[in-house]
Amino acid sequence: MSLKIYLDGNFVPEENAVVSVFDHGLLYGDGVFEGIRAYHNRVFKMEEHIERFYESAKTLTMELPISEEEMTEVVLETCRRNDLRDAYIRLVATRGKGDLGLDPKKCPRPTVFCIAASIQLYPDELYTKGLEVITVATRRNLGEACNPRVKSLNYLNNIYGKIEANLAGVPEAIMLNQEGYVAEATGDNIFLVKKGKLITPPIHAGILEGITRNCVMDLAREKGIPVEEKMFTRHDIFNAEECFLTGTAAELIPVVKVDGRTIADGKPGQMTWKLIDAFRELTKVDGPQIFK
Ligand code: PXG
Repeated sequence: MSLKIYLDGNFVPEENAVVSVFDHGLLYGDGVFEGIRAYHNRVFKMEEHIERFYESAKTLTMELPISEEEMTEVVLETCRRNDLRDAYIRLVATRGKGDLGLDPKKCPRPTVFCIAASIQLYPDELYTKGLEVITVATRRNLGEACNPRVKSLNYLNNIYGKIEANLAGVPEAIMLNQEGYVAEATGDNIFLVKKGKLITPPIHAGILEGITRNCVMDLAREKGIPVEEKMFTRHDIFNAEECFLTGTAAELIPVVKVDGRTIADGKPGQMTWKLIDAFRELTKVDGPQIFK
């Protein structure tokens, strides 16, 4: 069945959901996006996603044509139109149509669209067995050059990382920052467990401030687990008790091997399972309902 896509104020069948070849989202990767999930008839962490979307747009000086409240309704209505209660939602705002020069001033109006569908990043069995990953030579973007905090349509840095993982035959890559500290995976944040503490790189490591990351830190604190945001290196991953990745698309997924080194006993750890359970419970109650 053809999906119904929200595009600039209308819901159109996917065959008709097209943007111009002069759209600067396509020509220059000039735009912002969010990947959002709905679980059990609720859009998980809706407010956080909408807030980050508008903040990314603000930094790029993109004035979105509708309010945050209206954008929230767009997301909910896109799910309704496709009869989805569990979904992976892609909300996008591009710079819009311009000329063949890169100047955003020449683009009068952003293009906004929203897709509600589904996604599976990794095969099911990897969620129980854990991932093998590598660190890659491509460094994460320098914050002062292309700020990783902005969830922009310019994902080539991450795609380079993914290409290196593909070439090495593993499903995911860990990217280091310019100083050699661990930053994040290509589309996920990273966590370690060491001596009962949960450790994740700080925002100034040059990462996206993941909504799942923040949620997992909150859940851990609620459970009395100490959480630290601090820089760490590959050495710390090799010697961690547990390691996992977080992201809207990936959710929480254990990592059991990095650069050929097995983490602890090579099985997903207790703290990881505990946080996965807590996360699943939260998805049942968090966020606005799609159908009343
Ligand atoms: N870091 C980066 C670079 C991301 O793109 C995350 C962390 C996790 O953030 P959230 O807020 O989702 O917890 C992301 C988001 C994909 C894919 O296909 C992944 C993301 C976005 C779009 C597609 O792997 N990750």
